[in-house]
Amino acid sequence: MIDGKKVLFSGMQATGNLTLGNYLGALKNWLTLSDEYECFYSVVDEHSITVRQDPAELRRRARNLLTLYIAAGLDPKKNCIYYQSHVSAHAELAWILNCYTYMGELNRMTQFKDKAAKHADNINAGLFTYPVLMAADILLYQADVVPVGIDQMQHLELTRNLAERFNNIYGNVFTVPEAYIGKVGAKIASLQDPSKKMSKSDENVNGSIYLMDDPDTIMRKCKRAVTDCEAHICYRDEQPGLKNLINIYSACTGKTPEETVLEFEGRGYGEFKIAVGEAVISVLKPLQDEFARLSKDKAYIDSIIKENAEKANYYANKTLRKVQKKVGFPERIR
Ligand code: ATP
Ligand code: LTN
Repeated sequence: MIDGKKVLFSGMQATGNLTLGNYLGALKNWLTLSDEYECFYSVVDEHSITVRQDPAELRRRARNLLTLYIAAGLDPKKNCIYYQSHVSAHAELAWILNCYTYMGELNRMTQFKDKAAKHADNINAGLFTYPVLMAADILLYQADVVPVGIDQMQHLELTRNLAERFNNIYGNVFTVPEAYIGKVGAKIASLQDPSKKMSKSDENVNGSIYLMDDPDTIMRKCKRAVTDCEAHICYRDEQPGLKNLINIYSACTGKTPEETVLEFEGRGYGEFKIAVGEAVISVLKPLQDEFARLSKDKAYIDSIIKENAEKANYYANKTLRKVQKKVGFPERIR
C-alpha cells in the first residue's frame, strides 16, 4: 500500500516496434487501472539485453517506449514511468532472488525455451534468469496487481512462488502479487497465422499491426487478414482468424464479442474487416498524434525521466534494504 492505495506494477521491453497485441493485451488495461492503483510502469531495458541489441537503437527505442506510455494517456505525474536501468535495486534484488530460485523452475519456462530456440547462438545466463529479474521488478514495489498478457502468466506464477518462499523463511517481506488479465485483448493473434500470437519479433510484417502504422497500412493489413470459407460471422474456436478480428474490434470499441457478432450478423467478412480497420485507426491515430507532439518536447520528457527515477528509487530501496537485512547483510554505517 502507498498512501492507502494498492500498488500496480508492469513493464514492457524496449525491443522491436510495439504491436496492437502489446496495446490491447497490456497498455490499454494499464490505462483503465491507473486511477484505482498507485502505479509503476517501467521500460525494462535490462531485460532487453538478454537478446543482443544495438546500443544506439536500444537507447532510441527505450525513449520512444517511455514517450509512448505517456502518449497512450498515462499521466506521468500520477504514474511512475521510468527506466529499469535507472533503479539499481532491480539488479540487486534479482541477484538475491537468484539464490532462492531453482534451476528446475527456470528450465520449465516456455518463454526461455522459445527465445533459446530463436537465438541458438546466444543462450546466455541472463536469458535463463530473465524471470527472476521480472520477479524482482514486481516484488520491489510490493505490487498487488500486475496487468499482463496471458503469455506472462508462467512468469507471474514463479514470482508468486518466490515471494511465498521468501516470506516462509523470513516473515512477511513481500506482497504476493496477482496477475490481471484483460477479458478480450489478452491474446491477440497474428493476422496471417491465427495460431501464433501477434508479436513484435514476427518476421512477417503483415501479421502484426504496429502502433505507428499509418491508416492505409492498417486498413490493408486488416483487409488481408486470414479468415475462413464459412462466410458466417460467429465467435468460435473453429474460426480462429475471425475470432481474432472480433477480439480486436471488441477491444478497440469497448464492446463484448457477443455485441460485435450481433452488430455484424448477416454481413460479409469484407465489410467487417473494413470496420475492424476503422476501429483500430480510431484508437491508434490519437496515440500517434500525441506521440509526435511529445517526442518534440525534450525538456519535458527529460524532467519526467529524472523525477520518476527518484520516486522509483525511493520505494525500491525501501524494500531492498529490508531484504538485505533479512538475508544477513551487514548494516550500513551512516
Ligand atoms: P517479443 O515478440 O519480442 O517476444 P512481445 O510482443 O511478446 O515481444 P513483450 O514486450 O514481451 O512483447 O510484451 C509486453 C506486454 O504485451 C506483455 O504484458 C505481454 O503479455 C503483452 N503482449 C505481447 N503480445 C501480446 C499479444 N499478442 N496479445 C496480448 N498481449 C500481448
Ligand atoms: N517479461 C515481460 C516484460 C516484463 C514485465 C515485468 C511485465 C519485465 N518485467 C514486470 C510485468 C511486470 C514481457 O516479456 N512481456
